[in-house]
Amino acid sequence: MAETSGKNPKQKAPLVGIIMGSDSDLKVMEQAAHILKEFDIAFELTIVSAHRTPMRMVEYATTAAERGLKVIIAGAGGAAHLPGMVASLSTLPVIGVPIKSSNSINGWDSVLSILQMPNGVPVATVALDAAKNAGIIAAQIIGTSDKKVSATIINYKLQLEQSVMEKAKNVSNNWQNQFDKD
Ligand code: RP5
Repeated sequence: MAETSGKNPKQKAPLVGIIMGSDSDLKVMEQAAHILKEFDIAFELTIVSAHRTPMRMVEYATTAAERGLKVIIAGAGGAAHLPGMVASLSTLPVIGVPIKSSNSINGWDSVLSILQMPNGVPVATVALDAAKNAGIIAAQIIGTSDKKVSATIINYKLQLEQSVMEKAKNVSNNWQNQFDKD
């Protein structure tokens, strides 16, 4: 089970900003925080609501780059305007996390609100509730200019491959498999 404390291991200047519309989004959005911690990438995490704190959203988005952030991960549910509005206010890449929240009909409303951006204002949208993948994309963006982060991601991908190969081996114990014959 991942550590639940929200503090960065070391108080380094944050490179990734994780924001969400409500504390009810935290259960999903903390998955982005956990993977960034695993990759030893400094982040900050807070609540910024497009509808309920619009001026805070404007200030967050317009100061993010000058504060040193390189990527913003924004999660929201229902009429999920936070990622798109932040993308409209910042030149930083914005990764959107659609959340199936209490005011979401079935998740499609959140997905489409974040995904269907107009030309010129993209939001890199992950799957419903897929904040972990948002964290991985953020790390990959940081990794383009940081060899240590890039090496960590290579290692992470190797571990993924190994775990799938172990599963394939276990399945082959019970099922015929011409492809992997010894
Ligand atoms: C959205 O409304 C938030 O991002 C959240 O997903 C949803 C519900 O918010 P609460 O009513 O739980 O505060 O703006």
